[in-house]
Amino acid sequence: MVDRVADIWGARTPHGVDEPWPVRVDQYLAEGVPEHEVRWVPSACVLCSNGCGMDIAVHSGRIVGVRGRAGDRVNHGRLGPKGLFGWQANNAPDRLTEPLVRQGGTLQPATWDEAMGLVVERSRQVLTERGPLAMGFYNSGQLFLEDYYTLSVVVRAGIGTPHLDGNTRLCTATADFALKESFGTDGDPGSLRDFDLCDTLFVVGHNIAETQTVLWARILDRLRGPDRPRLVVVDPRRTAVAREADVHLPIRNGTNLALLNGIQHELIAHDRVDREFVAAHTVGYERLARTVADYPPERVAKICGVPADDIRAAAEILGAADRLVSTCLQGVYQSHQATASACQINNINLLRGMIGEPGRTVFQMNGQPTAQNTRETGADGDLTALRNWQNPDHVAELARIWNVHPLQIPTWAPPTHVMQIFRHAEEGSVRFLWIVGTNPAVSLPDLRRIRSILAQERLFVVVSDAFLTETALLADVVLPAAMWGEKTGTFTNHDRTVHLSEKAVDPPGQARADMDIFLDYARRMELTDKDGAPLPKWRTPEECFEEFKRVTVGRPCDYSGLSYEKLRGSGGIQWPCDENTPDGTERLYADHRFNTDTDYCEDYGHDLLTGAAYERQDHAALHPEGRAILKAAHYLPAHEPPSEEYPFLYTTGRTVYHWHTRTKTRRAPQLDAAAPDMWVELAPADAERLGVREGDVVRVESARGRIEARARVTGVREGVVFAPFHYGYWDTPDGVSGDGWHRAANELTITDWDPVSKQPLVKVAAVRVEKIADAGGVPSPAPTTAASRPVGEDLPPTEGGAGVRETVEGASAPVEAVRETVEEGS
Ligand SMILES: Nc1nc2c(c(=O)[nH]1)N[C@H]1C(S)=C(S)[C@@H](COP(=O)(O)OP(=O)(O)OC[C@H]3O[C@@H](n4cnc5c(=O)[nH]c(N)nc54)[C@H](O)[C@@H]3O)O[C@H]1N2
Ligand SMILES: Nc1nc2c(c(=O)[nH]1)N[C@H]1C(S)=C(S)[C@@H](COP(=O)(O)OP(=O)(O)OC[C@H]3O[C@@H](n4cnc5c(=O)[nH]c(N)nc54)[C@H](O)[C@@H]3O)O[C@H]1N2
Ligand code: SF4
Ligand SMILES: [Mo]
Repeated sequence: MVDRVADIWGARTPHGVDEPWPVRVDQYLAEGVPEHEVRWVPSACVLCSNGCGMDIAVHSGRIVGVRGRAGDRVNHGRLGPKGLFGWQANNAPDRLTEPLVRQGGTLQPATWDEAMGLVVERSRQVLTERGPLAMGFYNSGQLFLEDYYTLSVVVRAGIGTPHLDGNTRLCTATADFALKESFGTDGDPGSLRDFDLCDTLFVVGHNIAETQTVLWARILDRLRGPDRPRLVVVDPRRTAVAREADVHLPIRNGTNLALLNGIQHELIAHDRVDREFVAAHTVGYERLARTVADYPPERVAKICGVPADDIRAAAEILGAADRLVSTCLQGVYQSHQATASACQINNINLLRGMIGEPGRTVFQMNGQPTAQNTRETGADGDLTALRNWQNPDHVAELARIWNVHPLQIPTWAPPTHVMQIFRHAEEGSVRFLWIVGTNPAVSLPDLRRIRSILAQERLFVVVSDAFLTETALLADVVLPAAMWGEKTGTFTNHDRTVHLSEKAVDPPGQARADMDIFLDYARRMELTDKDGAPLPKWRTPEECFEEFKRVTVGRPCDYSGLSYEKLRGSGGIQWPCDENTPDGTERLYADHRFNTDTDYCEDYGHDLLTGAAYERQDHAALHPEGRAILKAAHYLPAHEPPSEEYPFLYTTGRTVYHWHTRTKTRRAPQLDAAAPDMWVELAPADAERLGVREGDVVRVESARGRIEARARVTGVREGVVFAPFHYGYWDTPDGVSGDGWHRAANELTITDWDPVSKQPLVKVAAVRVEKIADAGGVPSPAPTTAASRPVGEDLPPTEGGAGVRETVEGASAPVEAVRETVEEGS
């Protein structure tokens, strides 16, 4: 039995490039559970986009544990700390079990009839008085495909408002847009197996070790194996990923584009371009070459604050790669010039001709477990099944399948992004806002403003959640939702692997699946198609899945060859899956033909600097016709540079033990204890200058607000302050942070977004820092593992995840021995 809070990635199972990744099954059962009495229900983990295959252990009608699925293509049996312990949230005593309705200022229990009656009454009133433009819907990256597709049809075809978005806007809108800009449609081209096969890894603004722990275990098994891939890491912090790097570029946050232009400058200058590939399979090279010519290493070094020689060294490694896998995530997507930067990472693989083949790909990563489905179903700003909302033929096709008039589908205006929906609510044009499976009162930037918008009298707020969140507290109606494990549905991870997650237990009390709630709403609203038939028509998740399959036929995300039966216990199947590809498709673009035909593409593209959307004729004039598009843009400084008043750069992100606003992970004792409260990270030199030591309480202020928390001195870049964004004001205040309001990282962030993807900027702002109290012998609540590892301080190590069993298949010795041997050998 091992402690998987202390040992985040578990035992190493190293292997060479031509050997399969060994199986290691990780299992955690609550203490005292008789294992032989457990019923195992197949599912997959919903605590990050890796989507590890797992079985849910059920005993006496309750979830009592989990184990990884040995035969799953994603994880070969492994689970990380969140996967192993996070399920305990399902059993939390404070789950929402009945609807709540605001009466006389407070939320009071109500029946479903009363609550839904009120939601419908208000919807009708707003629709009658103000029309569909007064209705807003803001959903999630954590529901199931069937929930989203139902919502998408209800809102787009039924209500007819463009104000439908997902929290995927804060998450992977940029991944979506960067894929569309370069390759024509959404969908990551590669396979997780490419990590087993690569010889070089390029990781930009992506803390894989903490945010996709099983993927990092997979990479570590290569890094410790006989054919160690080379690793280039770009991150202002010394993360566990950075510590493994051959070259680590701790750039100033907000300067990604300059660096990536600089790297391309070097690739071109040293003739590392696959000219044949570029000529045959891309457009836009001339303009790109002209643009990056302005970024020699010396200039880039000044902008990014890293040595020019390190930039050269990084480019040399990428230039020498034969099998290059590049990945990026929020360090790129949540900064200004997000889409512009993400496209440059696509460019690097395209310039090297490394895409669509084993070990050669780029991952525009997802974060949330089911974000891919939000995008595919059209529950965000996309049109269902990767269609193009600017293309009337695509809209007509959808209208035909849904049997509604094409004009009913609101494509007469661009779909509204969430920051704009909140702006409309602030101005009073949106009067009804239904928030499903997301906690914007903690996760959106500039929280004081968000609270004031949600608290308005004139705005009717409905919240569907499993817990009484900070957002739910501001709602007029709260609907209790069933969670993962309590409903059946499918979801798709970042390498397009589809899993079926079966209902293992009943939801608590009267909680209901989101799909059922939306269907109930649709019936009560009497939504119908052109012929007066109910819209949507399905009743069960499987019927919904069958309908979704229909709408994907002929589109890149073709699900038509899948079924619940086929997915059941399958180990995951990658889309597209149709009659010609019944086992799914491991890699997109294997023939180097991209989805850029003007009639087929999902988006006509944008000017990366201004975000101006191109029209059909602009796209056609490029003549991409199946070739990838190399997009170029010049670097611009962030909008809020450090100043005399706010001299530090602020950035935010995650720790390995917590999930977002902690609604789940603070209810898992092992995870809660590992990182129980807010902290901020300072670089050693900054801490010394400010007279701050481990555990001292500091105040961090921006032009928008302040937070107070204990400090941890870490390997973050000098001049940069890092704050985890997990802690809301609903968490029990520890006394240090007073009323608890001044703990959320987003008190300080800015109302601003990327011009193309509209993803908000939560990774770059300016702040000042001052010490306000001595530690008094209490260390900061930050974990001592991974990126928050203390520098120059000997603290009790973070542990407390005992009782996990790891079984390595084919290991001749028990796992402990494997662990030891590996450590000796590394
Ligand atoms: N444990 C855990 N895992 C998760 C989640 C979670 O909440 N907890 N959430 C999931 C979700 S939804 C997402 S989206 C992913 C996010 O996964 P990641 O993107 O890996 O996580 P973050 O910590 O937000 O940011 C990644 C890194 O960006 C760096 N960074 C900050 N500014 C910059 C910059 O300007 N340039 C560069 N190059 N780097 C910068 C930060 O130092 C940080 O290490 O994680 C998923 N997995
Ligand atoms: N400063 C800063 N801010 C950030 C980020 C950052 O890095 N820094 N990252 C951004 C990113 S990438 C993301 S993804 C967002 C995440 O931000 P949120 O979406 O606000 O995060 P969660 O806490 O996961 O909220 C999900 C909610 O859904 C509920 N829930 C879980 N399962 C179900 C279900 O099946 N049905 C329903 N109805 N509800 C359910 C949970 O209880 C929880 O309240 O935060 C963003 N905000
Ligand atoms: S890596 Fe992600 S999907 Fe896999 S167990 Fe961990 S949290 Fe779950
Ligand atoms: Mo995310």
